[in-house]
Amino acid sequence: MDNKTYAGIAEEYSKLDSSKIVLIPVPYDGTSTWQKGADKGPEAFLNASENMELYDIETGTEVYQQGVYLADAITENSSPEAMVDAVHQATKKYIKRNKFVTAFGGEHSVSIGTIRAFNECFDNLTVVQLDAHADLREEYHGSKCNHACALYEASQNTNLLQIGIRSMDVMETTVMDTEKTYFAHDMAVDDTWIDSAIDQMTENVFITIDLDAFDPSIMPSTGTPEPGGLLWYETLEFLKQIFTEKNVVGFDIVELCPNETEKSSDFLAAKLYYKMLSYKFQNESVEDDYDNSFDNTNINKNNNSKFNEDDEY
Ligand SMILES: [Mn+2]
Repeated sequence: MDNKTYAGIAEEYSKLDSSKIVLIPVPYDGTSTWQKGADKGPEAFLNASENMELYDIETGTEVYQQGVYLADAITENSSPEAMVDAVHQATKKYIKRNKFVTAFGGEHSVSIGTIRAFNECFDNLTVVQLDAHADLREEYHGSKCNHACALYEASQNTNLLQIGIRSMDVMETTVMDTEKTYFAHDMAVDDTWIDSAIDQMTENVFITIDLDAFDPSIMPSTGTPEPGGLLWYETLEFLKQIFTEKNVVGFDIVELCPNETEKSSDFLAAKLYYKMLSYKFQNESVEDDYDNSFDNTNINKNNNSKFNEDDEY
């Protein structure tokens, strides 16, 4: 990847010390089963980002001015476990520098590493997964770090909400919490799912977006497109409400599988990422004093012990 800064922003907005946001590219595609190519996702996303307007009309902001540091891509691919470990370490390193940490995959197994880091650093973590697939297998093709297992660990040790699900193996029904699952076929006929899902979230929320959650009509460039997915504005409405009502601590976007002749998917991913940053920082002025120091009190914004009995969700 030869992108020097995220979205081609000026150097002054891209330095680690002064940036509030860190973007970690993870061009990993080691375990995908059908169409290969998610390893090309970060580069296509970064190229599309360079061709995007940086003023967000809806929030009236230019969020890049908060600073976006483009971290070195994680290229460890000797094994799925080693990749997950590298993502985990890098994510944790930047959380501890008080950054708003984001990652762009790569296949969904990269999220095992990001979620593990956020779950260690934030109490009572809710993980909101937008995805066509449940990804709840404990092990697949001999690895617990296969993309088909991406959310198994989160299902065991976080408050996991699954949104847009429309494909799974019968074995996964034994792991899935259907109270916290919003199936695409139900969402299509009942728009109360947004409020219902928000009600089930704790304060600290990590969002993981598998781009195949979107309908293939607007997001064809993904490894396993499934009909009947989310559309653009309902997704933004949902995300906006989460960012408004909860403390979103970070997010990742995965499974862009770029196609030379179809660029709108790359652009959707670029706009989605920028929208999420715009929602996160819309009420924060760029002049705010920014504490860049290592300080654990900045990390645990809600100092509840993990999974208090009386926690409301
Ligand atoms: Mn997935």
